[in-house]
Amino acid sequence: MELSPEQKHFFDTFGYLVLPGLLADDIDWITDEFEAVFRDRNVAHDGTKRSTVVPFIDQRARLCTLLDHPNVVGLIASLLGDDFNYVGGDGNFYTGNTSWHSDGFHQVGKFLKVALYLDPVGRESGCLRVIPGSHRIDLYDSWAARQARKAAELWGIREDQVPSIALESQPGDVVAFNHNLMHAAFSGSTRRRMFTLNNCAHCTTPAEIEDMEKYVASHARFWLDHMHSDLMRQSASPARMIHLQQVMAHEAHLPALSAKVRAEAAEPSRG
Ligand SMILES: O=C(O)CCC(=O)C(=O)O
Repeated sequence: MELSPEQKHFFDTFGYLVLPGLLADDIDWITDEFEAVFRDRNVAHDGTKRSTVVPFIDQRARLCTLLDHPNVVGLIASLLGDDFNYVGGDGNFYTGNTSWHSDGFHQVGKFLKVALYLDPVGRESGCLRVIPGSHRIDLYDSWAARQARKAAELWGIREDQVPSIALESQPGDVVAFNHNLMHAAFSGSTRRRMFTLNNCAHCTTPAEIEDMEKYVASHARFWLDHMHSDLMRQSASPARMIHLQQVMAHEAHLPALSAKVRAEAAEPSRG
């Protein structure tokens, strides 16, 4: 699977893409495996707060194979290049709204989130909403849309009234977006199931390496010593290894940072 030039252009211009049915043939086993991750870890989601597991697909052998799946690899490689890096991801039972935010902001390097919502989600039932174009580096300082969390103060409207596109999806659809893009979700259930694969382009400059190392460091909040699980690495084919090795070479700073957070925080971060 390769994206068309028009799809790539759309992604570069607006910061996101929806691929209807990209994993429709696999969604039954994916959903079973999703539930198994939380069951294996004895996470009883009671709906009062978000439950999260990081890294997510790494927890189960079959989920790891998503990083070998031609449709997943084809999507990511189309946007980031064949030698893209896989940098983990989260599995979630969401509860309540997610306020407007971007997943950090990368002035160098290109970061892509691939997300699967495992239940039908619509505009008023917790689908991802995005502000097209808000990923643009040249608009970072100049476009107030990046302040959408302050919608009431800036524009006299609620956050859920901010002009945006609702990426409604069915199980088996795949949503992909640039980490810089402003996104949010409103009015979902207290058991909204979703998981992600985060990826970045292979780093070639010192600035890109530094940016990726900072991203790795931010995972101390999840108490991780490595970005990938042993299972993900030990079961990797040479083809999968291409997506792991640069991250493995740049995560030596993570264990000490995680040890510090572990000593200070009551539990790993939930997001
Ligand atoms: O679905 C949601 O509530 C938001 C997802 C999100 O913010 C993310 O994956 O970064």
